[in-house]
Amino acid sequence: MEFVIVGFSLLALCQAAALPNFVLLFTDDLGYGDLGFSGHPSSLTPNLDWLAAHGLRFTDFYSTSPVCSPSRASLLTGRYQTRSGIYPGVLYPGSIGGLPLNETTIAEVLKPLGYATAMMGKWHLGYGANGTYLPTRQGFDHYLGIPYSHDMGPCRNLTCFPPDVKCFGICDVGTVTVPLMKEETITQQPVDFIDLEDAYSHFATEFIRNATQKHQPFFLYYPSHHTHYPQYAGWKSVGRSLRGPFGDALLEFDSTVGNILKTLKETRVLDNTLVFFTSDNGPELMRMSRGGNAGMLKCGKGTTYEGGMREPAIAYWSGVIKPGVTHSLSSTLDILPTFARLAGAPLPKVQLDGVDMVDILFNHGTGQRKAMFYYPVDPSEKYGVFAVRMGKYKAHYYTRGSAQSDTTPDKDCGLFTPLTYHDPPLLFDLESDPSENYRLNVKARPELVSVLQNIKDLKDGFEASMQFGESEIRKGTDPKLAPCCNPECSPKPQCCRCGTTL
Ligand SMILES: [Ca+2]
Repeated sequence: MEFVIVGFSLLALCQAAALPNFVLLFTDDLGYGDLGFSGHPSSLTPNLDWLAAHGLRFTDFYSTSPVCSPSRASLLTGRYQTRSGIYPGVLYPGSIGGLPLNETTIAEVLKPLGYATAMMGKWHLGYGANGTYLPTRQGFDHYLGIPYSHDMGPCRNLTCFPPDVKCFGICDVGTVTVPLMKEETITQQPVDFIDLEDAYSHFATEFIRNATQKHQPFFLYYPSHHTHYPQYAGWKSVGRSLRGPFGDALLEFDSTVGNILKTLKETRVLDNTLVFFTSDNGPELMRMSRGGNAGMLKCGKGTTYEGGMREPAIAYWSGVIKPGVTHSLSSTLDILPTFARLAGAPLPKVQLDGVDMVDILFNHGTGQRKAMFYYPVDPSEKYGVFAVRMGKYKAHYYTRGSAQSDTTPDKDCGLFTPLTYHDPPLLFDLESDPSENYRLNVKARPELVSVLQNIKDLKDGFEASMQFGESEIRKGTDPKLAPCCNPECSPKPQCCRCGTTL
């Protein structure tokens, strides 16, 4: 098999030199149609557009969930969220559970090889008693960020844009204001959104400089909050895009991508660094013009239609990955096995759902992924997966609308569209009809009977392999666990306020 030979020779080349560095960029609620390179007319994303033009752009890349926490669990473990127990829904500031510490993250795969590891941004995989579930307990040497969504705390009087534009909406009330953490210490509560990106950019620069000075390979994970509601941005980005608050927030994230690329260049490691970019789930269409855009895809966040889980993605590695476009089926699940293979790290000894993308990255090959399974926000053994993609075909066994995709003119997307079972499943050809507009007529095309049978066989095999982990989210919440910078204060949660310079 030719691709294996080419792949291995490249790998041998990498290993003969230093171990490769990895930068993983992950946006929040960003849609398939939100970026300049994907055709958005008023988004300003010069650095992501540059990465897309000089890297390998994926057209058929999927997250594993239409919401945050489960998607992030899969990204970092290479396993569907059902195995690690990050379902149903998402974690909250006072959640008792979190990503189990015995799950192996990408950081924990790379660390034993001598990698420096750091994360900045949105964790959303648990906080727990005394920070039990923070990134520093899951293989990250350094952490700067907000440990969950930045709307999970009152935001009515907070400033999201300079000079003093208040955050749009009221966010979640009845809990502590959103903290900023450095490693395991709360340094600001509430966080200062205006200066946050500068702090992140500085953190990334320092981390890369320190690692390269020590000739240490590194892994930097940056899941950004920006494009999630309520959007925010600092002085350098406010008012600069034609798209309003969402556009300015996106531009600020894009600027940090530019700063990271500049630092990689200045430290002379650009040609030894794989930069991978994608997003956690589809756009939150209920936010209307302040939400993202799924482009031509149907519905958005909260649904198992394409708009909920198909994401923009780019792999960039100067001089190693040939620029281009791939239509190969891939997923956030595949990032852990890919990084592990490129670093020569052993895979965790657990059932992985990811496969490495080496053939796709280095040979523009078709890759190893045969199927993608779409779990709803609330996966259960009773219903199993809602939809399956095999090759160009997608079969929906169940469909349901979502509050998060409400206000969309398409009535299938909204809150009041109930759970519906389809027998036979709704079948679509995503190559000729990526918008899932035209259901294939299986009765009129007998050759599709075997397609449906093959999809069912894949689904049955997958579900037989699926062992649901105990739900971490059903362990519930305890307000006492929510992060508080002065834990002895009263009355809570209002008294949990503090502020220091970064
Ligand atoms: Ca999200």
